[in-house]
Amino acid sequence: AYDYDVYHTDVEIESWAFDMQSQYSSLLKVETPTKSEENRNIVRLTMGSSQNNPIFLIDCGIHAREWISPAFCQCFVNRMLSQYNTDANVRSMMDALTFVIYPLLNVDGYAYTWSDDRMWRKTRSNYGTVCTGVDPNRNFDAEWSGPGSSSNPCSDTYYGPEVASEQLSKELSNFVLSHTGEIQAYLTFHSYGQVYIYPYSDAVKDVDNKQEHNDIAIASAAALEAVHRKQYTYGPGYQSMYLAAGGSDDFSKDFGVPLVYTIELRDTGRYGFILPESQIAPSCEETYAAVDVIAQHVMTKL
Ligand code: 0X9
Ligand code: ZN
Repeated sequence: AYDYDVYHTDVEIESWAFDMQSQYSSLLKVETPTKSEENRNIVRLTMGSSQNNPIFLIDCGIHAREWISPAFCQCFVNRMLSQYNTDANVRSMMDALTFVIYPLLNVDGYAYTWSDDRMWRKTRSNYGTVCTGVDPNRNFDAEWSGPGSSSNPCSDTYYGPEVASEQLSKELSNFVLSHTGEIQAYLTFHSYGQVYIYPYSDAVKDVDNKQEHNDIAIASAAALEAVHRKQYTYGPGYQSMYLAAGGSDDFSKDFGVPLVYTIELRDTGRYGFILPESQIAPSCEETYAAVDVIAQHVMTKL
């Protein structure tokens, strides 16, 4: 059986996805809509009892070194599929929503963290400069090239040669733009810091539904804390983190997704990006509770 308590390579994650599809063919569809710069597949999962329900969009692995993020996407998918027949709460979410999940968006960067540099963050594209890599979370159409992002290809926050230059940003942007009005919520998992970040981060400005974002973050954080006593903070990005233009969260909000969070998973800095494998399972358990609150909130609005 697949071991959810260890970190897996990009190759293992792709074959895991197809194995899950064979095992749960009525609840899961796997697609590879886009190839990365280094010709790997960007995998997209569509999960639920119908493929035509309102969409709950989740991505993991935008930043290469944040390994707990793709690990969470995998355990979450396994939980939703394996508990469908036994957990009424899981079943209600799977019957009401279509979960679209990118378990490993920055597949090239992730492969590079396994082969060469565990602390790599960016993509692996090169546009003819000495340094390689674009920060995918500075590459989206949200005040692109603005505050908190860099024009220097050697910077870890390089915004790239143009908006959505990266295959993964193009893929996610196209998905959001081609499903406007259908996507009810978008969660993008990063690490570390234990924070719920909601828009905006590209300027000191607030979302129209700030109260809703704040209330649901509080409720979600409370449910998470109840599992293993981990505390998360929350707030608009410009306040809870820093100004950083070009993020996938602000982009999605601007292009019609009503409820958007970047969730910075464990820890608060002791291990940072190198979170021990012993923390995968507890992180998964508490984050299920967190996601459930957000999904249930979305369902009450349908
Ligand atoms: O800086 C980032 O991209 C995220 N933090 S991380 O340490 N995982 O790199 C925070 C993103 C918050 N949202 C935006 N800046 N739009
Ligand atoms: Zn990140």
